[in-house]
Amino acid sequence: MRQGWRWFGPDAGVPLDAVRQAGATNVVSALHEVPIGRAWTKAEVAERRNLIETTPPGRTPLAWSVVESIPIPDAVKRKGAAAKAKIEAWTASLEAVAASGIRIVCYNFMPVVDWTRTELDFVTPSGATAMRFDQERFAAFDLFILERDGAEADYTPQERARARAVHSAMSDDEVAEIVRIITSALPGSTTEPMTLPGFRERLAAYKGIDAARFRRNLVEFLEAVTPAAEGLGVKLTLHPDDPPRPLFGLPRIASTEADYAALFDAVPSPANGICLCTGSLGVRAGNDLPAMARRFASRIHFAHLRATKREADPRTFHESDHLGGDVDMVAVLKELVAEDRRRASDETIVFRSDHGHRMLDDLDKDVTPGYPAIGRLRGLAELRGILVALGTPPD
Ligand code: CS2
Ligand code: MN
Repeated sequence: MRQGWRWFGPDAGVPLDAVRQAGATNVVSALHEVPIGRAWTKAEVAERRNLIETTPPGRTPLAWSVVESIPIPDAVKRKGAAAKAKIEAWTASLEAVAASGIRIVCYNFMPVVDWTRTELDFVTPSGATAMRFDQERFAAFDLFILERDGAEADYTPQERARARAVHSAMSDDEVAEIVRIITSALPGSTTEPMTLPGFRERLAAYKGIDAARFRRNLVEFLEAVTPAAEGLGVKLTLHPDDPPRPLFGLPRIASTEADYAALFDAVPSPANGICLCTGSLGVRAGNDLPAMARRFASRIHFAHLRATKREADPRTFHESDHLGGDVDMVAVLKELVAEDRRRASDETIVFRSDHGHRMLDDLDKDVTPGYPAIGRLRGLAELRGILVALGTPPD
């Protein structure tokens, strides 16, 4: 296993020495500044790689081994193979990435919104803060702030009444905050920031696209790009939906074991892989993470390891300590280690501590939501401890 660290670039406040001090050796990054849909050039990727891999004297070398993510434009999600020019641009980005020697690419296929939370700084009992998804606040946003067409049908009368009460109790600042959190795209999001009217337009553009059609569009995309990926020696890893269930009446199709099994059956190419994000998948009680890690072992090239804790209403969850949530992390790591032992040393699984609590000095700083350095460092240290105890210290 290789220890990864998501790095948002030179201006995000976490220097590469922090990556080294956390003990990571592999960097996960992307050209976040390039607009979605525009092909990355070889020169741009090489420039970022040089920034990461040029090692000052006496420092630990870092390798940029994972791109997370090359965003998939909305047109591809809505039209599949018919969005030919957009798929060609995506493939050109893939070629640029491969030209810099990067062999793992993460992407996701969520419509309109990427990962979604309702609170960024939910105070935990230690005083550290965590991200949270509160189903009632989400319903309040959907029904009474976004005022989505047809939203009523997705909630029971009791849920609507509760959401109305939650909405009425929200101050103007709280309303502005939830609009910002849901529409402005969280860090690393692969969807564009939106205003409320823009959000409604995007939703309207999905009219008539059900889960079957949406899945077909992903399959068409994979059929178009996996031959190139195979030729380049790149593994594509599909990040799961977060949370793993439909939002805003839109389909989500990378939420369960059955979803992934269907995609691997439809596109058996070895380039068609999964980013095992235990925090995203773990929100759904029916997802047996160790079983998924075992079943899909050969297709896992990248793992996001974190945990979530379901609350009294199990649709509400917060991001717990990495070892403290609903996921049996030791059992998942045992499966990943077993797979890793079967692999050549340059094909081992890259994992990163996905998200982290905001704690200690990070409470007084501007941080990238979900990605403060100290909480992630703690998570990585805990995960490394498990790997050492299993007899397989990571690279
Ligand atoms: C999120 C996303 O769960 C996560 O890792 O922070 O940024 C996610 O990485 C992307 O949606 C993957 O494409
Ligand atoms: Mn993740």
